[in-house]
Amino acid sequence: MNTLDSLGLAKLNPGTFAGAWRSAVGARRVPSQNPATGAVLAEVCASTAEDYEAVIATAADAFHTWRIVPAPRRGELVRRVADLLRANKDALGTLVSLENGKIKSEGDGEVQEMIDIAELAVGQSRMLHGLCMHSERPAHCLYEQWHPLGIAGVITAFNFPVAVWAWNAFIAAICGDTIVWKPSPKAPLCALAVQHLCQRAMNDLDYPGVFSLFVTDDNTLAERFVADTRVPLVSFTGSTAVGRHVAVAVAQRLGRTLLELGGNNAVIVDESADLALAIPAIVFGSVGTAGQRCTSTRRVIVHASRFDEVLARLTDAYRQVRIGDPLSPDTLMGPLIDSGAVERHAAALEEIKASGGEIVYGGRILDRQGYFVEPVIVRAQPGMAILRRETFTPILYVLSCRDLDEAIGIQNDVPQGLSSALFTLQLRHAERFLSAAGSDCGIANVNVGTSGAEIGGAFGGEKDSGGGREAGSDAWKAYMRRQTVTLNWGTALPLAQGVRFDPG
Ligand code: UN1
Repeated sequence: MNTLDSLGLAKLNPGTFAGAWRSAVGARRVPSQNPATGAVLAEVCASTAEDYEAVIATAADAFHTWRIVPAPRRGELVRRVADLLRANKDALGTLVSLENGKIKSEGDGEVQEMIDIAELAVGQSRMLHGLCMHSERPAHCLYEQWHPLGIAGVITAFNFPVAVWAWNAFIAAICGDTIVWKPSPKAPLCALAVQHLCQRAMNDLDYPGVFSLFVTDDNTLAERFVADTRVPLVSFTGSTAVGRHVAVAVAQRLGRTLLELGGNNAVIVDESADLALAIPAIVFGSVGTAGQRCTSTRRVIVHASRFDEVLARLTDAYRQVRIGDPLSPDTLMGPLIDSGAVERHAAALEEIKASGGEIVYGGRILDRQGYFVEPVIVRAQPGMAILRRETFTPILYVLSCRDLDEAIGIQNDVPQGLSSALFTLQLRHAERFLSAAGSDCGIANVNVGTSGAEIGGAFGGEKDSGGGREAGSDAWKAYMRRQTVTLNWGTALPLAQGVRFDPG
């Protein structure tokens, strides 16, 4: 059985799940392309306006019963999905690799990330606790409790076609929300495969309607989704430009957003750095997923005393990067997602050359089927306008600095604030970098690269990176509403702040 068959996928697939798959014969089709060959893997029927209504109605209806299922019971549904993910890890990891172009090990890693967050969610389902305060009034209790929000809308990007949905969906599910997924039209098959597993889990445990999905590649339904007052929370992962639009549309109706937008992540290498750690971390950060992670390393800021050594070792490491079929175990870098990405990459290289950047390694568009480019190392000058933008392809800018303060200044001097890293063996440097006057990013690592975060921490960034926090820590609170409760178990009605009000 091939990968698609084993995951319940056909050559033409319905793109709407609203309690059951809805066939949309004659509807527009979204082709899913293998970026390593340019061939169409399969097609998906785009959801219609009617399909969308069915999805929202199903999710809204299911919410009425799901919200009163005890949270630890809700965890059992997530555990069942996780069991199915474990059983299908190899096939789903292969599909991620086929449809997205990331190497198989990263495809498998993405499925593992889903399993990890599922485990966290199952545990969290017993820990949705609020605080209990001491009331200022006699015989009164004051505490807070957390209730489900309603429908959590999850809009995901092509680069993490399944893991980022899982961060949101599994936590939202144990919180008592129902989930409506709009996957990237560049990776719809991964989403359908996951939805098939969710369908089995929902059937097995008889909780229909918790997970739903619609697929669209035009803006009309997406706009309807973000403007829909029946969707109290919209979690969006994608570009800063689109995220800004989503933020405004959702704020307009006083809904909530969780935004995971672009990054422009830097690694600082100080004079004491252990390059045996720093070089592989930088190469994985910049070349991994062909530079298409929001956490990808875009900039390296190196102490002047180590600059030549770092540049030489990076260039040497880049020479070893085997580019090719993402499913071949030898490959370290697969293709970009599509021809548009290749065009943006080529345009960025032109801009770099025109603005005085020196291309030290790479720069060719590979003359073969699929969307392959060479990863690029640029010796950059501070002030180059392109340093402030995220091209989302494997271009690494290397800059020199005089000391740590200057390096932190350069690092923070961009609109984005997602991930950051310092390689150092000096305690004072590490603490300076992690202090309130240090990195301004949501993620700050020491002797660990910018990408490949674990799910246990809260994931997200500041500034143009959106401000959202997903995955672990207390990120679950974004999927619930907090209710403050005052309960009087006495026989009098004292007012707070000592106010007297006696109607007689
Ligand atoms: C993303 O690129 O949108 O930290 C998410 C990482 C992964 C998640 C990236 N765990 O690189």
